[in-house]
Amino acid sequence: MIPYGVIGDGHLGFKAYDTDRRTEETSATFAKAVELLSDLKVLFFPGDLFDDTTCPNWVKKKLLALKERHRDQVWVILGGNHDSTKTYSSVSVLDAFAEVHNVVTVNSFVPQQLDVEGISVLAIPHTRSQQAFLDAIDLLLATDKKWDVCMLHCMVNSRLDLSPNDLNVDMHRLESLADRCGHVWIGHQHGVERPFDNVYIPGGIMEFNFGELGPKYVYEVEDGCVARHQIPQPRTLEQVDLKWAGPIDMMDKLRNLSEDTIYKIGVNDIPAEEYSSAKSAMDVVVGQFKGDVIYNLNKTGHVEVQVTEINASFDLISEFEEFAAANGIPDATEMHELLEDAVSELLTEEED
Ligand SMILES: [Mn+2]
Repeated sequence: MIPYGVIGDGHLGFKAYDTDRRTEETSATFAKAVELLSDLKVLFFPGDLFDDTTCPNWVKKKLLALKERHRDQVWVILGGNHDSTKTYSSVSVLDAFAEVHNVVTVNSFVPQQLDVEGISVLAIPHTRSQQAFLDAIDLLLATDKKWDVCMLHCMVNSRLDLSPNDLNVDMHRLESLADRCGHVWIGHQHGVERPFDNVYIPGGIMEFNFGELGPKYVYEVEDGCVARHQIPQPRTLEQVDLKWAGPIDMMDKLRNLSEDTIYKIGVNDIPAEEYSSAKSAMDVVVGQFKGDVIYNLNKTGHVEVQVTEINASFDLISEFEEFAAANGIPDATEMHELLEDAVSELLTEEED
């Protein structure tokens, strides 16, 4: 069997921090990932090549130019939750890309068995429901077929941690599938994992958010051996947590932010009465920084947050009373009762 490469979730068109900068970086990083595997005849993409079906035209043009530079390379692309027909119920951007020379997409709700340059491939695309997904896998497991490569786009053993558009494969089915396949490649989760010896979650091509920090890789398979190559990153993400000790201290600690880093800054234990001072100081920091930064100003600890909520409800009612008195509203009793009911209902609502 000829060697092949694998690239995980590309999310082309990814948008963040209200600028095009991260979108451009996504396209550039994806191009670097492809360059790392440019000697290979076949590349597999286990889903979410695109972040969104409305991805900008310039992103599509860059992708077409990149594919043209690798026109002899065959790209086999699975539909993911971000770019499949399932998500958009009409034509997805992936369907349009399927018309390009040497591009094969699997985006049809039905598993496809393909022969790609002598590699036998089982591609299980995003289906309409979890049940349809499991039924499709069970149907394949009921045969005695074997495949060199299997691609899925789903969570692995997520238990109850599922979003509405997630699919999930359990460890039992995954193990059975792994027994039948040379290698299994699973897109969707952006962290790098290897649930079984021959089962790989390649991860995203970039740190798309602060829950998925760490090096990113492309994969190369030759004679059954898997090698991975780290994808160079334009910027890395870094989380910074500070304990509030006044505006001067905070500005001092955030003086040397690097423009090659995207920051998530958490400032903790801010007394309520110093919050506006913290906010002003943070506005100065953010205003002077030319890179991208998001931040949280956290007032107090958990117990004190409860106290703040009760204070807020008390303020609301007393403010209403003052308003009614100041504006000479004659009979505010009924409105007062309604407000009290609404506030107590809010307070008894469970947190989520
Ligand atoms: Mn996904």
